[in-house]
Amino acid sequence: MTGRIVLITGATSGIGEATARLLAHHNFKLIICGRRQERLEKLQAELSPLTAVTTLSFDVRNQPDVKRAIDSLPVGWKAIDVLINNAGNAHGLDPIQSGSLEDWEAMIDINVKGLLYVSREVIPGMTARKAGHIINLGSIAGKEVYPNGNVYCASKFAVDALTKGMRLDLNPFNIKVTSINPGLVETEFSLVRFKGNEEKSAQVYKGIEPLKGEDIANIILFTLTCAPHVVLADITVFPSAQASSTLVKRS
Ligand code: NDP
Ligand code: 8X3
Repeated sequence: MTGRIVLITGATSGIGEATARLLAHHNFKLIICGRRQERLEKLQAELSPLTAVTTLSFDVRNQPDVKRAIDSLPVGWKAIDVLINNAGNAHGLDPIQSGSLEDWEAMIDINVKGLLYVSREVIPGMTARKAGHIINLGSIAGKEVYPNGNVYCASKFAVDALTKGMRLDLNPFNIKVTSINPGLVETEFSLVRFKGNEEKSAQVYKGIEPLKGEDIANIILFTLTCAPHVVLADITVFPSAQASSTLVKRS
């Protein structure tokens, strides 16, 4: 089961980057994606001694670019075995009555429509080959709504529904579908949510030991190395100090 081709969206940071690093050590071939080309090239240079790595730079919001990028893969890279739909972010944390339209559109366009655009390009190859594994990064925010989480939570509830829909529609094709739903993971997530405000971002993880990108990468590796007859369908993972979206024990 090694030597599989894995396409990871959002591999320039956080969970996606940690996953690329870990999978490179386990002989997966990597298609790493993101908008920040320099980061992709740096990661490719770091991981190339371990495994075959190629890069695709595109914005998941731009459907023609998504299609062009995935179509551009050379023949030896086209048979994608594993799709990790990880690209996504929260933008803002405001009450519904004063939220920014720009933030709302970013979250819906990236977290929901972007995931669909990438999936639409990759899944037909999997159905044709009757093989594949899709891992969608949902969130605890896709299971429980929290104050001011409104549109981000809605986008992750949509991811949850899409994961379930994929599992049903792809059942005839021997394609595994997994959703991973983390609680607090310290990545660039909060910096993006708070538009670069480091102080606000640090508050999110204050007084707890949050999850790290590497913790989620370990779960992804475990998920990918289960026996062929086993699929981990839906995983929720918290740091030990977290009990729900809103209950976190801080020191
Ligand atoms: P990061 O901000 O560290 O990483 C986000 C990644 O998504 C980056 O690689 C970024 O790449 C990519 N991305 C964002 N927007 C776009 C876009 N428009 N087009 C292409 N790529 C894009 O956050 P995380 O690693 O924490 O987040 C990864 C996933 O995990 C997200 O789906 C998030 O919702 C989910 N998650 C995170 C949790 C957390 O607490 N951190 C908890 C639960 C779920 P680039 O900017 O180069 O395009
Ligand atoms: C990220 C986790 O709780 O900040 O999806 O929304 S949370």
